[in-house]
Amino acid sequence: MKLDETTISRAIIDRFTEKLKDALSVDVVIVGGGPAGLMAAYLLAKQNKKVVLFERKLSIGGGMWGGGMMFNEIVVQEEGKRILEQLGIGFTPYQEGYYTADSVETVSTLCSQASRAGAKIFNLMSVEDVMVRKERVTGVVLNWTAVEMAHLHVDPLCVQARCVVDATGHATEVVKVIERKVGAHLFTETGRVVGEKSLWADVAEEATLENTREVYPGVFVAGMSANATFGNYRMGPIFGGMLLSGEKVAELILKEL
Ligand code: 48F
Repeated sequence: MKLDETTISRAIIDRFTEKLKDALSVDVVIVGGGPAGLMAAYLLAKQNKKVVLFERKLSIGGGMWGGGMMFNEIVVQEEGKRILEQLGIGFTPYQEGYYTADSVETVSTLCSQASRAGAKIFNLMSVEDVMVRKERVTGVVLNWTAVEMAHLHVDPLCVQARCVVDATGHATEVVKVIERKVGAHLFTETGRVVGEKSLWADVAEEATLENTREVYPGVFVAGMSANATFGNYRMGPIFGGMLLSGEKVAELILKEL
């Protein structure tokens, strides 16, 4: 069979358009494809929720690919070990309570499990704003990362969602947009983004779970974004808290939907 280039192009355009149109109204939008966002996407999709994840970069995986300082191994503590087992990620005991895993295997497995469970993952798209109705966030405002990077004056498109997860990591981008546009109405002590503190792994890992919650009607924070929003420490290259935070946000949203 002779291959026809226009058929190849049409196939890509048709299939992508179908996928994007199907993602315009969903149960959950997850912003950010790091470990917390991917874990939440996997668990929500597994429960048959309609989930779409938008990631700004070409690659999914956020800060996990590079392990610690580009040594591509991650550490997971005792509490997070069962998540590695659940996902089928190989790990090696290091010393009591500490396990290591290959960061490339971990990211690629998370990504594959989330996609296979039915979550739709779009890379190269950035969430730049939210939609608000009667003091509740009802969706996100999207543009191509390329448009954002080139500072082109191109209007965005919108996706409606029953719940939105800010899993944007240290940047806390969705919550910061809400704070800027809606004012001091977040469910934090100050009503505003409190801000990330310096590094303290032990405290930060536990705090990540406590801080994984709804921060504005319709919006939940997970992963490092949760600690930055509620004003807690960062933890460096230990990832159990990120995975458990993704699990917790999925459980909270399942109760709400
Ligand atoms: O930073 P990231 O990996 O977040 P996380 O899941 O995990 C944090 C850890 O990697 C590490 C740590 C703990 O061990 O401190 O930093 O909380 O992934 C966040 C992803 O969100 C994307 C960003 O490119 C990254 O891949 N992102 C950020 N803002 C946007 C976005 C946006 N506005 N739209 C789309 N994607």
